[in-house]
Amino acid sequence: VFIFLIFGCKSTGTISGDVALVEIPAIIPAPTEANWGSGQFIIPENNTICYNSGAKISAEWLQHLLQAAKINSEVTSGDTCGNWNIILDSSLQDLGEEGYALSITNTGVSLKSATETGLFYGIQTLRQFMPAGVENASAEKVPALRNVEIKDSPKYSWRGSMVDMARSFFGIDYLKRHVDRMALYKLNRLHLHLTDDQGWRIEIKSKPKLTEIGGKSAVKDGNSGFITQEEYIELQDYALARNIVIIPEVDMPGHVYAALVSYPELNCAENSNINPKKATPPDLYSGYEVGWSRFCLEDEKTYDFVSEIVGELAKITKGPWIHLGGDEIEDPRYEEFVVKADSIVRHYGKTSIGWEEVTKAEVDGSLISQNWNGKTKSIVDVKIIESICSNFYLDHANFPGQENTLNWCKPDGVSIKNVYDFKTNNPNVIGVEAPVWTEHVTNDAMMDDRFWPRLAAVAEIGWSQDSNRNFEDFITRLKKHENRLRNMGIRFHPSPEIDWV
Ligand code: TNX
Repeated sequence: VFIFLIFGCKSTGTISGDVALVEIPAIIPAPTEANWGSGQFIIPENNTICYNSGAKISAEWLQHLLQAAKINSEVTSGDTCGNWNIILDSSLQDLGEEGYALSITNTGVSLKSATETGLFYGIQTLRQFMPAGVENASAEKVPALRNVEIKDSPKYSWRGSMVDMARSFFGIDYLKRHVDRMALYKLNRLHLHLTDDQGWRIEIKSKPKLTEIGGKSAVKDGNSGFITQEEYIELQDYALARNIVIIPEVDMPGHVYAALVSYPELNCAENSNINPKKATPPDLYSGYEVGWSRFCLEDEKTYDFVSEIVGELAKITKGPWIHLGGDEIEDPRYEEFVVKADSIVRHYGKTSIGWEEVTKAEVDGSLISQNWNGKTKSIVDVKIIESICSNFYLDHANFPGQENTLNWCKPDGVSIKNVYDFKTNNPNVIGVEAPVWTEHVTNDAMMDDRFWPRLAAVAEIGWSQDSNRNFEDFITRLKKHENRLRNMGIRFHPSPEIDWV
């Protein structure tokens, strides 16, 4: 009888209790609440995705996802329809701006949110129910989706990464791919470090020499180049469609050698604080030192310059923030500069962000401080983005002694666990962000190696409730993302914490 049952089951596949259930998918970041059922939804051949008013874009994202799983579906608007329902539901107040509710039963899928953003995130969750092949259109047909009721919303509103484009240039092709990868993990802020001693990477129409001259240099072994304003806008639109806001950073009043070379009048005529060898144009800089260049803060011309740059950037930036840098410089007029630069940013209708040193100045309380070592004695009470170097500096080694990495903050590197262990009770913290500085990161493969898989851990810290975080469980889920990462073309680091195939 026993043998017969097995045989019978195999040959017909219809004895319901014996049909193997599809596995519970590995979802990163871990959702707030997921109640798994024992049934599954087997996706039929012909599908109709139904959306109610306003949710058309999300319905099309879902169509796109199903297409990648070789399932063709029609998108229609209406209240009652078949298996797929995408519903903008403003009554879902408790899930906030980015939250969503996802329900999968034996007969279909319903996704609800108060916003298109929330629907987008619900679709990113669904994406992780699908086989890894959806990431490069190599999927066989989608087998089945496990029954579940998910209610999900983020812990923090700021979940970001930063690319240093200044030391070594990265163009919009890489950045668009990076945006795609961020979106899968519900990251929503991309900070571009656009200027530094080694290069100026964004076109400023009223100051063309910034890119004509300052765009030509890079760190030793790095790439030079710049993006035009048109490219910036193209990237920004691409990112916004995926709910990622671009934050442009023009680092001031230090880290400005590329600007000084381009417009030497920004140098102080005689300033013993400036290393004369390095600050004399037209020599471009390709070294690694920090904290030696500066705008001339005695001169009003500097503020005219800042105003023109910020004005142009504000015009092309859709997000509310402009990052002023403000790191690693000692100058008697530093505080005065920060206050003035912040008021220029506000004049153009934006909110300033600065590295934590800016809170030594009595800035407007709207300014956001980005912590990198947490040691600055702040005289203002402001919102904080956490980028503490011992947890978030992904230019640091994946493992002790990794080549082409820095280690000034953490000699043994920043492991996945070091990232994941970050916790804070500071109520001013609005989120987390992981930078990759590029003194030693000079091609796409190296950038991938630094960001991944550690950025997935950043995403979970930023999104998931502390009570849902567990390192062992995270590692187990991350391992199940291996093929997904691979299919996305990510040359991730084979971190020793995971038993990769
Ligand atoms: C510190 S911390 C920097 C960057 C360097 C980085 C290298 C901070 C705001 N600035 O200028 O590239 O260390 O790890």
